[in-house]
Amino acid sequence: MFEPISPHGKDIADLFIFILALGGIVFALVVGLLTYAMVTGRRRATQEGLPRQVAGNTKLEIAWTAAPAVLLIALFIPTIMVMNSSDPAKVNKDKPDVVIIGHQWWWEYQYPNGGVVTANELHLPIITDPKSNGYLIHLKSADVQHDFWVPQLGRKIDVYPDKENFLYLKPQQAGTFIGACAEYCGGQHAWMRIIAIVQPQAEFDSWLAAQRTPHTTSAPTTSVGAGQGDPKRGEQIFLNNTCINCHAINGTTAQSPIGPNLTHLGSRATLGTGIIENNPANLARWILNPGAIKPGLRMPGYQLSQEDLRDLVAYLEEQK
Ligand code: HEC
Ligand SMILES: [Cu+2]
Repeated sequence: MFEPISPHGKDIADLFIFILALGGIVFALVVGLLTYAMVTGRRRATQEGLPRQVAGNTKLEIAWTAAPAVLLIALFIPTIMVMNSSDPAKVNKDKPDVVIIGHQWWWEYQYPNGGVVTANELHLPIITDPKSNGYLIHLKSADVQHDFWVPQLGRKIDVYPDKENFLYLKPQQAGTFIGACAEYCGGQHAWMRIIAIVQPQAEFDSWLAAQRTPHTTSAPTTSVGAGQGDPKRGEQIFLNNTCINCHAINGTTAQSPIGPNLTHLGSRATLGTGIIENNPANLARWILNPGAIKPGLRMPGYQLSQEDLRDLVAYLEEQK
């Protein structure tokens, strides 16, 4: 939150510092006066008895009503200004750059202009044009209420099943920025991470082009050695199992949007929104018993033979 990489995030961070400073001054003043009264009042009480008893003091009462009112106005005006600047009015709501759909407990990312559907890694280009509002994000939920928040990118925004929300993101620095679902949404809420990867435009474009390419399964290498796997066989294992009831892999008959799109799974750094690193050993562990990694998640485990598992993993990891 203190290291924003977007003008929206910076406005929020600046406002936070301003409120913190103002609050700090008031706190120091109150505690200072209180301490002073305690020390001097105690000394006087032992020497002079109780102080003179007074009922009401118009001047004081006006002062302690007016001072907080002035402070509240001093907070209210910049707050309204930042609400406007960090969340500008949305134009062209029917043409979002990214559609984000919250699911228990993962994120679906659709790029309608690029014809891409992916999951768990939100890629964004660096936006250099100072006049641009940013990337328009359209947020909705497939089930319960979630909340999308990447503190370095900007404001927090609720994600509802029955109401659509919009947000501009305007990242200005490359890097990986972490957020989390910010509205309790069930058992694995804490593991509904957001991984936002900001890239220079050219890098982003080539990522998008790669994601758009359908899955191609390479023929088995002549020598399928230990740990290598046969992707062609793995494809059949994928298509013949119930994986296809929940997952889609573009270029195959698997087209279900219930779970994360797995077309380019091999290009993701993690599995399960960041809970484990994406490597063949972890992917095998995930398929055998995902509930041991992310208890309560909406995917069953599979008792596959060593060979089947190896080939399935080879198939899924193949597409970068
Ligand atoms: C009942 C629906 C369902 C079935 C059947 C299913 N999955 Fe899943 N799968 C999910 C859901 C939901 C998630 C997301 C879980 C989470 O992160 O909370 C998931 C996540 C995954 C992930 C991690 C994706 C990522 O981006 O992190 C992989 C890999 C995966 N499934 C592979 C498989 C394979 C292989 C099969 C078949 C052997 C299978 N799944 C069967 C629902 C299903
Ligand atoms: Cu959530």
